[in-house]
Amino acid sequence: MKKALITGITGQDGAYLSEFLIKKGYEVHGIKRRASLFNTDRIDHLYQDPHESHRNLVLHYGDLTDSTNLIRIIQEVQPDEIYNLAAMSHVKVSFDTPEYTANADGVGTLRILEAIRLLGLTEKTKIYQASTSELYGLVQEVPQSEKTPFYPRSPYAVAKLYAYWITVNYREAYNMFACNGILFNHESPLRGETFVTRKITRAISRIALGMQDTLFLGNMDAKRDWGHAKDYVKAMWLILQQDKPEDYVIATGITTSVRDFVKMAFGEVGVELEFKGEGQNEIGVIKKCNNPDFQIPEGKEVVKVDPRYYRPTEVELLIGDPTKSNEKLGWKPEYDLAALVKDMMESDVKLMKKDQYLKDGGYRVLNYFE
Ligand code: NDP
Ligand code: GDR
Repeated sequence: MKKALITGITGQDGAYLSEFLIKKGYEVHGIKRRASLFNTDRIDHLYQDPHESHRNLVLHYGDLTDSTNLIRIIQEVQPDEIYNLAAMSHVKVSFDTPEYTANADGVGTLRILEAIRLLGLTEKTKIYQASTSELYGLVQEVPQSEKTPFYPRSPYAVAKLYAYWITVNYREAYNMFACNGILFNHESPLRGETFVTRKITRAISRIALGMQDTLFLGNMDAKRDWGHAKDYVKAMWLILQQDKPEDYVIATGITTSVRDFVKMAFGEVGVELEFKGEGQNEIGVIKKCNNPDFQIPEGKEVVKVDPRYYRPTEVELLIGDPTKSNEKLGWKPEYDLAALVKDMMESDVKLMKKDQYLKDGGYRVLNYFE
């Protein structure tokens, strides 16, 4: 039985990857941070009682900023594959916590590579590094491929640039099977609530149910190449199953603006939205509501701009060239953007109905829609 160790197992990708690897017959080990509340919501369905004689999911407390625990866990687990997914992954927040982001996202990767080297596991353990399309930053060329030059535009992207190159360096210096997956944005019903797609699908579900009036957004002109996280975790695994360690772009090859994503998501609840005005004065107005279940009056202004969400330096356009992963890995996504939006909206409408039911019953529900 192969053993995989996943850092960032409690995150969106960690949850889908655990499920995927368990189905493949792996024994999955995960590193979770200690938190004052339970933070394992996304993987609770995979949880097994620690008193069971054999488990295919085992969690260890740890943190990427602490090399002692990484060395201990890697020594104990002796993994065949490590997926380094842990990171302070929010681009906007990285401007507020730049030093911590560099430590966790940049030096954290070095700590894992160094642990493998010190423990003499360079021939046994393969490593996947969660690299990102944010490395491309300021547009140099489109579509962006493995050969496109990097120009990071945030403390997050700069930290990930270090992680990218230290992975390449350890591969070349110590002959390690270490690979970067340069993944473009991927989303799902498990996406963190403050990333733009999930913020939009949650807010629209709440607006449709009369629980929220307005969705405030930042730069709606930004364009992203959005895929489904379920498809992308499969690519991570494929990258480590090749004969040679290499770096791969994982993307759909199609880009869409934030504004168009908003329109598509409203479309899922039968609402036609039109945008008026420009810049900070742009508003999204209900043109027509074709769904009798949702009572949103025509003419209601439901989307507005809040400059608080602008970034000091923005990444305006991402569009990936997945030719290498299509050809070498045989990887092709199953979800297109319409199917992704549908999946996210169906899930959030259900969740928000549950919240509404609890609220009506006098219970306190999360009322946070940053
Ligand atoms: P999430 O933010 O959902 O998950 C991040 C995970 O990292 C969480 O489990 C979090 O733990 C953990 N984590 C954060 N800081 C530390 C730390 N110091 N030590 C240990 N664990 C830590 O991210 P995603 O699942 O979306 O992304 C996975 C990885 O892929 C990240 O590295 C991200 O930067 C990268 N990436 C993501 C893309 C995307 O579109 N989703 C695209 C390209 C790259 P906790 O639950 O306790 O917060
Ligand atoms: P991104 O994702 O920065 O691409 O990083 P995010 O969803 O946060 O932003 C995408 C684009 O939408 C614009 N935007 C807003 N973003 C947020 N979060 N909130 C808003 O209100 C808002 N309004 C407009 C942003 O300015 C941006 O242009 C994600 C993360 O998962 C990274 O970890 C990963 O590396 C990259 O994707 C690929």
